[in-house]
Amino acid sequence: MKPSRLDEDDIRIRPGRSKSRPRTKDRPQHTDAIAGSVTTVDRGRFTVLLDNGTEIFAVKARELGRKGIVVGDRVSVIGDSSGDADSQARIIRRDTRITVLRRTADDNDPQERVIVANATHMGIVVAAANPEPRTGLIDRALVAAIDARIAPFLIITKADLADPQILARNYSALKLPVFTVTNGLATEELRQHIDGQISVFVGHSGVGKSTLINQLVPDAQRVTGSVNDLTGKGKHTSTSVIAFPLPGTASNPGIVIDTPGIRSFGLAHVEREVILDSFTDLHPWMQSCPRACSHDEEECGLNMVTDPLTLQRVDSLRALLTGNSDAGTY
Ligand SMILES: Nc1nc2c(ncn2[C@@H]2O[C@H](COP(=O)(O)OP(=O)(O)OP(=O)(O)O)[C@@H](O)[C@H]2O)c(=O)[nH]1
Ligand SMILES: [Mg+2]
Ligand SMILES: [Zn+2]
Repeated sequence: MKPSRLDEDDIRIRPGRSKSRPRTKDRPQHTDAIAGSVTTVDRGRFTVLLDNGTEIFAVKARELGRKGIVVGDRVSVIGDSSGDADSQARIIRRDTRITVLRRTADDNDPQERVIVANATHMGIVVAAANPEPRTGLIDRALVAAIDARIAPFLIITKADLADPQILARNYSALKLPVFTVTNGLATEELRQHIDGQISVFVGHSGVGKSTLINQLVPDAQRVTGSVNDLTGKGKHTSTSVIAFPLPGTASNPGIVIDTPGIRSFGLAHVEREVILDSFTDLHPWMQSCPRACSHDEEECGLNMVTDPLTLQRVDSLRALLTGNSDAGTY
């Protein structure tokens, strides 16, 4: 696997005019700046949870230029950091990102969107029923997580409505941690898994991401929405990404991030090698592939797969490799 890429704007190539001084020297040093994590982004306005526990509003300082700021970014702010309602601080620095979770609208769209920065874990949330589970999106989220070097795990909600094991079995070969949610209740195992980590929850609308966040963070007060009885789909209740510190007395209890339900998970930015790496469960079959197999030809080892669960994974992989899929559109 290739080392994870830096952000486009982390690398700035300057024209080689030997006499010009490095620009950084002209910048104020801001020794009084305070560090924190970005928890919401709304049209140029940011909420930053300072490391001292105060939540403040901030805008970008001009010196940041076009550097993007997303939820999860570690930043430094100056100015009014009192947290008063009408105060406004300025973000003067964005730290190098540890991880960057991206997606594209579809598999041919070159425009990448950064969903969150610095997540260590990704909870792929899927309902056992209502809405019916769709493995395409899970497979795609797994690829995105592996590409971003974020540790994925599966959360199967609505275990009170259908047997979660059917879906869990699909992924047993990947040895993914799997947690089930019954009647919207988080288990102790899930709490322990995300303790001290920065976890982002992704999944289709209506699977219960916000319901679960309300469980994990009692004062989160996320609005939840019912699933449409006719279409069996969620109503896209949550519309923005938002991070919450987990409750707890530890100095670093961790962060959990709620995201809006996604319709598709485009992976135009992911290299073919990473896609293949993500399907470790299919590697035994690929051993008998001819050299430089496209995995879409008569001699392909994947053609020997017969059981329906593994066949779903093969279909998923082939859709991703040919780029002709619907990006897991729901
Ligand atoms: N039966 C059952 N219903 C659940 C469970 N978890 C969530 N729900 C219900 O599912 C519906 C959707 O929940 P939300 O938390 O709004 O789903 P979401 O994933 O945040 O949806 P978006 O914000 O639209 O992406 C609500 O009516 C919840 O009460 C569960 O474990 N069992
Ligand atoms: Mg929601
Ligand atoms: Zn092959």
